Amino acid sequence: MAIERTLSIIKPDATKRNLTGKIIAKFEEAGLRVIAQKRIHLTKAQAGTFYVVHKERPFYDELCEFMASEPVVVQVLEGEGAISKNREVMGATNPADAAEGTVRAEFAESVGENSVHGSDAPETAAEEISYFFSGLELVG
Ligand code: RTP
Ligand code: MG
Repeated sequence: MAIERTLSIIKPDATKRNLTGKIIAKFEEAGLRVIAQKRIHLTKAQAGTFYVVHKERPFYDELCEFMASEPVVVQVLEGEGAISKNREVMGATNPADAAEGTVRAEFAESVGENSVHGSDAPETAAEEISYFFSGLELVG
């Protein structure tokens, strides 16, 4: 499988509970390498642009409020099949459905406040990475 890059966000519920290191450890144990990382506090508008694909969904406003409620840690992860591998490590969107040992099974609080985001395809990964990072900030 090819080496890929994916955009990861450690969400406000997790940064608030000081879980950043435990979550990064799971990514690293799975063979994903952090090649860029920063802690930022999104505005609601910035969160809205990031999640614009969901703007017609009933949870959109709540999601944007949540993403702007506390700082987040945004990262680029690199590795073999990084996009699907990261989503495997994350677990299902709803922690009630997430497999044992995944980030969401262990740490997520609810379907909305679910600790992590990960890109879902090569095109969205490229778009999402460039939303947060310049090429110079990706140190593979
Ligand atoms: P993400 O984009 O954050 O990696 O999560 P995902 O692919 O597993 O889930 P997606 O369907 O893309 O939904 C994006 C985020 O919206 C929130 N959500 N809330 N209240 C709800 O029913 C609901 N459904 C989704 C979650 O924070 C989800 O991760
Ligand atoms: Mg998604």
